[in-house]
Amino acid sequence: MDMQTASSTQTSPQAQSPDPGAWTLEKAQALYHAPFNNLLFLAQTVHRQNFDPNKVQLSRLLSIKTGGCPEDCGYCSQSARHETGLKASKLMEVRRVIAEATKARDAGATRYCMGAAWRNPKARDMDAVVAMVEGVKALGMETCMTLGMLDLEQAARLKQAGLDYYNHNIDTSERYYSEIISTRGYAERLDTLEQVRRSGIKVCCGGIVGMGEDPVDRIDMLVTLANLPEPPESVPINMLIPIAGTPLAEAKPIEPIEFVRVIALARIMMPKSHVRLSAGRTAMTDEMQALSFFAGANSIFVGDTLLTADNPGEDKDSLLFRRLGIEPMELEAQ
Ligand code: SAM
Ligand code: DTB
Ligand code: SF4
Repeated sequence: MDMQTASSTQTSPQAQSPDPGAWTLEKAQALYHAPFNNLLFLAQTVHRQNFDPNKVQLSRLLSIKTGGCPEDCGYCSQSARHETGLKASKLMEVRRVIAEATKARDAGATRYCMGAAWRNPKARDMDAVVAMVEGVKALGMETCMTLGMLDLEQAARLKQAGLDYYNHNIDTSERYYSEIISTRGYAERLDTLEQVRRSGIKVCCGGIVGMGEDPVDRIDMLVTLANLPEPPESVPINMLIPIAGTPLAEAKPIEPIEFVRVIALARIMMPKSHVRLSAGRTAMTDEMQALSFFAGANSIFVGDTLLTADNPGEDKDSLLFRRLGIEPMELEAQ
């Protein structure tokens, strides 16, 4: 089934993706609103052309610097502007980070993602984060960091230290962004993504759904990502974890079928990227996760905690994987 026929009832022809940069909002909207079975069939077809459909990549997150963030992101437990009851901490010691990463590796994670509640790293922080990247890399894991905005010099230093991925989300559409965050703009996000790309680090960039946005905002976010000069290698789709004390604590949750449509559209629009079923899995049924994997999600965060919020534990995930016949992706296959 191709893009034109996704909204018809045909079921057999080959899936095709248009050229990079060729996505229009109209084309993406037509797919998003296509009959669910057609959308999922196309997404699964594209998925099989590019990946083993029964393999999912496992990453582990660690908050290396928690809370006290000067930014005002409306969803975040770590903003100093929200009364969330979270205790702020200093940057973690390098040897503790390496010890945590070793445990994660021994439990099967192949990528280690370190996050800091900063607007951007200060010059005085760089030696420590560089040492963290070098130490985790030496354990044989892939490394990922999310530290806020970067300039080219910082990105180049992290690349030299062995950083594989940098996570920096655009979160939503450009239109809706200013309703969620006022302390920085969409253009600044895109600028950091450009510096990361120029330095040769792989890009991890996605967003959050369930923040009260309209479907068009979700679709437009995916159009922006797919039309980047090179699409991100990794696309995290987070479902908002509502945090008491934040402006989005009472946001209307996204309906599960709509969520699966977002995953399917991301898979079709960025056929070679890892689509990551990120935050929010504790609020998903097994069936919603199974449909998300069918729609093309092939990466998750494992472990009891994300940065500050809960995640399904190792036991729950391995049981789900067993029931679905899914296996963890080996490092070489990523
Ligand atoms: N401070 C850095 C920054 O904002 O780029 C890095 C850490 S920040 C917590 C990483 C991402 O986590 C955010 O861009 C957002 O997409 C996601 N996130 C944060 N809080 C969330 C929540 N309550 N629910 C879902 N996703 C969330
Ligand atoms: C991403 O897109 N999701 C992860 C990772 N990148 C850094 C973070 C999710 C955070 C969820 C809320 C919390 O744990 O505080
Ligand atoms: Fe700070 Fe990042 Fe949270 Fe925004 S999302 S408040 S920048 S930690």
